[in-house]
Amino acid sequence: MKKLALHWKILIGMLLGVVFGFIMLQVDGGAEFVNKWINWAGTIFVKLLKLIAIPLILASLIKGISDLKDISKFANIGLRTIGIYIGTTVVAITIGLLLVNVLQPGDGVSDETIAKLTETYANDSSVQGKITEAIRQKDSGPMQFLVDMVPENVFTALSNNKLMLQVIFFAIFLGISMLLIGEEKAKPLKDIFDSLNDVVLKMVDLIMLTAPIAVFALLANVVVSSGDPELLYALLYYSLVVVVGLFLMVVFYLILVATITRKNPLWFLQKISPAQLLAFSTSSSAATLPVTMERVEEHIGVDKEVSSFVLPVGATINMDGTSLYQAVAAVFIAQALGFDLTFADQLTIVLTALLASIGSAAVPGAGMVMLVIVLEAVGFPADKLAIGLALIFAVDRPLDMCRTVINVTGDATVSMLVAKSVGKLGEPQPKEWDDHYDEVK
Ligand code: DAS
Repeated sequence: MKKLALHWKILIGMLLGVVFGFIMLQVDGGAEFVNKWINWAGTIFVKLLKLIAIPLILASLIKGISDLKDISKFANIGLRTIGIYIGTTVVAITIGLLLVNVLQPGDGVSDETIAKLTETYANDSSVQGKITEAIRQKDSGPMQFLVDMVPENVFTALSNNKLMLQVIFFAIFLGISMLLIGEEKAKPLKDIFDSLNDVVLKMVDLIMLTAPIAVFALLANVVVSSGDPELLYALLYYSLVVVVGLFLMVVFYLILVATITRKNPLWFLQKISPAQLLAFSTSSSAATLPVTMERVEEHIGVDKEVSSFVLPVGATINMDGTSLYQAVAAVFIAQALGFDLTFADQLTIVLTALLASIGSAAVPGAGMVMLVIVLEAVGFPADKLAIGLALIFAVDRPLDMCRTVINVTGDATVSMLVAKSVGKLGEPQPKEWDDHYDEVK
């Protein structure tokens, strides 16, 4: 019997989860049942992926850098990566601004909707919490993420998923130092990280065996915890503008893959789809990173020398979906609350959305927290921030799921472009023990 490829199993799990969630919404106490008896499977799955994200980043970055024979190759890959990341993010923000200015989703929001959202969310502690966190980050300045990147204590950095940038900084520092002391002296340490890398990738495979069940639980929980349908409906147009923008970004990526790497774009989508489906289910680039790395290296053929740097860095600083969303959301809020934006303000949004997306953590809801920085940068009245965030809070989770898919797809695309540009884009080599992926033969 033809075995079903992994992405089909995950997709079926997601669809069953959505159907089950809607059924539970019709049943008295259904939401509580999902929360108590179903959601735990998704929570454990996301925790397992986060558990191995840090060891994988450490092992793959150190292996990837120490595999390079000299520093200039690393500098070459690093500069190309940062350059292309900034380029794709600016394209994402520009697409977002064009759509939101042309389609004007904010003009259709009625005063009673604003009043209802204000009373529903503006006093909601989670909205206030996001504003407080974002203002704290803003007050520390847009370049704070560079200061935060340097760890004071490697064990603290290794023990906190939010400090992925610090782990990346430490791994790059260690990898470069291993290069400088020479292959002979570094060999014992390099061997350890080489085998750790393979072991952790095997752990990814084992965790992925539970993916279909986990996404069933995750999606069921998202459905039962969605907000008031009437509020969701009022923000449907705004949500559509974001989704259309994100879709255009996928088209942009596929054009890059087809024209620059000469690979079939539909083949690329099929190979990366398990990572995209997990990004959608978990709303976390960090949790999805181990799967993105496994797919890009073993099923797309990007050499580890490239993927081990491009993907961990991308998961934390390259968030094209988030930057597009921040541009649309900022202008939507200004439109809905009657705050005029000049052309100069829109250019300011390009810069601040770029910095805000770099500073956004790879965890659920991070993009919305950093939105405050974009709004503050264009002089949005501080007393209306709560109402502004309340306006979009109702649909933030489903949009977070969508923009995280674009964040992950963008990282995978850039890893292919960088690999192609340094001659490190080969043929896929799925490991012999990949049989449980059961690619349709
Ligand atoms: N959920 C974030 C991520 O993991 C993106 C966001 O919040 O915008 O990529």
